[in-house]
Amino acid sequence: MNNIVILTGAGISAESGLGTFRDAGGLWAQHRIEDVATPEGFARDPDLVHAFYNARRANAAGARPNAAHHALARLQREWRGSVTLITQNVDDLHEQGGSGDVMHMHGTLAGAVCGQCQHRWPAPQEMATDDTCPACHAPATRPDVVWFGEMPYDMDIIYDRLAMVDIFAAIGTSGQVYPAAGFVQEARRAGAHTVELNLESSGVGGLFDETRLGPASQSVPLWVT
Ligand code: BJW
Repeated sequence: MNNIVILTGAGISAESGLGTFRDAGGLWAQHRIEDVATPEGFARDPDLVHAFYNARRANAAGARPNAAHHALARLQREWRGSVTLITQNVDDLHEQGGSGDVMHMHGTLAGAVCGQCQHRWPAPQEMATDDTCPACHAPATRPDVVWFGEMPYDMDIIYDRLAMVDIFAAIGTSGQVYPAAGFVQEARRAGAHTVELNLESSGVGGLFDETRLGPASQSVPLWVT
């Protein structure tokens, strides 16, 4: 029982004041996914997409980690085996909470990438459609996040870790977006004990050995101790 893999989603940051996507009043109730979270939406209306991410970046800048982020950082420090922390979140609350080696499989608000030459650099607080790439000078700057139809980051490493996992935990994620929603099945295949921590059982909740319901700021510290 040495290798732990943890997958986090928007629910872990909810109590830090960052909205989730699919809860009532969440981001997808206010914006059409096709418009702001697909490459086609960005090609159609880059101003709209930049405005969406500029607002998210401003919101995230004021957010602070909660007890769940801190508890996972403590687990990483104190566990004698390996703890792989994979987040679907684009905020930096795990890092602020003291976690190292966080895999941001859906990218990060802190990054910009050139749609032309794939050069990456730290994002300014506000991005605009006519911003140019510092490497190739194309006006093709976009947020370094993973939209629908794009390949998430670090998938080779993630599947390697899931093949060796002993304990898999999914925290605050609705289990509606793949490939992350399929990680529990990979973990089961590896013979891991699987646990879901969420306000309510998720779309793939039936696949977990154990379910712990409640706000992450309470359930995660309890699970970690
Ligand atoms: C609390 C709480 C509290 C609240 N405490 N809990 C058919 C089958 C399979 C796949 C597909 C399919 N058709 C299309 C696909 C592929 C597609 C997909 O999954 N579509 C689905 C809609 C079906 N996926 C993709 O395109 C992905 N790429 C891909 O598949 O590439 C090919 C590939 C092949 C093989 C291997 C690998 C790859 C890319 C997906 C990109 C998702 N991008 C976004 C935007 C990122 C940038 C940004 O932030 O703007 O990622 S969409 C959005 O959803 C964001 C999130 O990371 C992601 C998941 O959301 P999350 O975190 O689960 O949030 P919510 O809001 O859904 O849930 C919150 C949860 O918290 C709830 O459960 C609450 O109960 C809970 N909660 N408060 C504890 N206090």
